[in-house]
Amino acid sequence: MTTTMMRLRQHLGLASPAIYTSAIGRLGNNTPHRRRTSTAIFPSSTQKQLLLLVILLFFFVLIPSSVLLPPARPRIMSSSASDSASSAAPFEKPRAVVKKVLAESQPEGQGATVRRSIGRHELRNLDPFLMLDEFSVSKPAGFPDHPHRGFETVTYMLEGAFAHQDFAGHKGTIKTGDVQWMTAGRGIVHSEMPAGDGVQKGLQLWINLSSKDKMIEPRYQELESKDISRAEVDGVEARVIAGEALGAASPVYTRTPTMYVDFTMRPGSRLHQPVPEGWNAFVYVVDGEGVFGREKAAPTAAHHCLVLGPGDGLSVWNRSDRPLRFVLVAGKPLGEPVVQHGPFVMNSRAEIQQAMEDYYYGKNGFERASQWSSSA
Ligand code: FJE
Ligand code: FE
Repeated sequence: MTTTMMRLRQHLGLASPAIYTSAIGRLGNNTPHRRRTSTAIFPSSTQKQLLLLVILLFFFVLIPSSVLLPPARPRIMSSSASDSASSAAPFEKPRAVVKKVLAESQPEGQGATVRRSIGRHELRNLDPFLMLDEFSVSKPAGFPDHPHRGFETVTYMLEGAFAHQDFAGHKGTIKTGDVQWMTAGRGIVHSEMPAGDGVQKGLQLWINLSSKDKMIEPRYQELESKDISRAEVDGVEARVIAGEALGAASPVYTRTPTMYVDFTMRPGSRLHQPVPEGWNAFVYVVDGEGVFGREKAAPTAAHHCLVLGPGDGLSVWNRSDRPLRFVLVAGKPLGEPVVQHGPFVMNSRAEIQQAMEDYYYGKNGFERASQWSSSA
């Protein structure tokens, strides 16, 4: 058997190694796109009536709401010291927790353990998010050579270091507080292995790409811990990985619009954080415990994922005597069919078939896959 063939078999779960036992084929979120056409031609009398209607509409609907009425209650668009000091949530529609899932440990990769929240059975679809793993890995375990196509992986180190290398010669080490935002696009084959001694911890989030972006050139955006935008307001620290919070903004370009903020709240502090309306959002508690969404809600402890309902912002209270650390992630849903087979995430079964073939034969972005194997 050729090495390529062996690799394909391994990666697709056809061989014994545990790394691709999680290959899942799934269909969901089938939202067909609608098109509108307007080709009507009006006779002249109808045209006049229509013009009159437009004028009336302008006077009675558009003008009163923008000019004649008093200005609407100002909306607070970003948290500031005064927002967080006020006790009432500054949101018109505060987001509530609609689902709470404990990320239980499971084996993944080669001898590694992950706590999976998004992507597990109870939490399969949170468009555009495909997977969230909290990993805790020591040598010699890790995630040896494997491919990706059709989505982005965001690796955020919480403690320790991870070495990565890919089939195009890109390599490096992500250390505590660093972020690697990898847009796999049409294809990346890489290895991700612990670099230090002891347990190396982090979060890996998979973000789906829209059909028009699935086959783009791969790209990396890497931020060292010291270069991550930070802000601190009233006992709340934000490290902004994507989007903005507490007046700090990230330079990361998110092809699928995404917000990703790591918050640490001192005991007794509270936070009112705007979250774009219409986006799907969740919280993952890393450390400590906090009250999310409603002041009277029961506190949530570490390793829980909280799915947030609709609304324009999230309020959080730390009423414990320890720091609370959590990430708040939100993304604009793609509303497209999702077909996943392990490390390939496309829109149809045919595209998955194509991805497997491309990987197998080293085509359409996987050209370097057959000659390459990591030194890890
Ligand atoms: C993968 C199995 C895997 N979670 N968290 C199947 F293990 C992986 C994979 C990872 C991974 C890597 C890191 Cl650094 C952190 C992870 C799964 O590499 F991609 C598939 N398809
Ligand atoms: Fe990977």
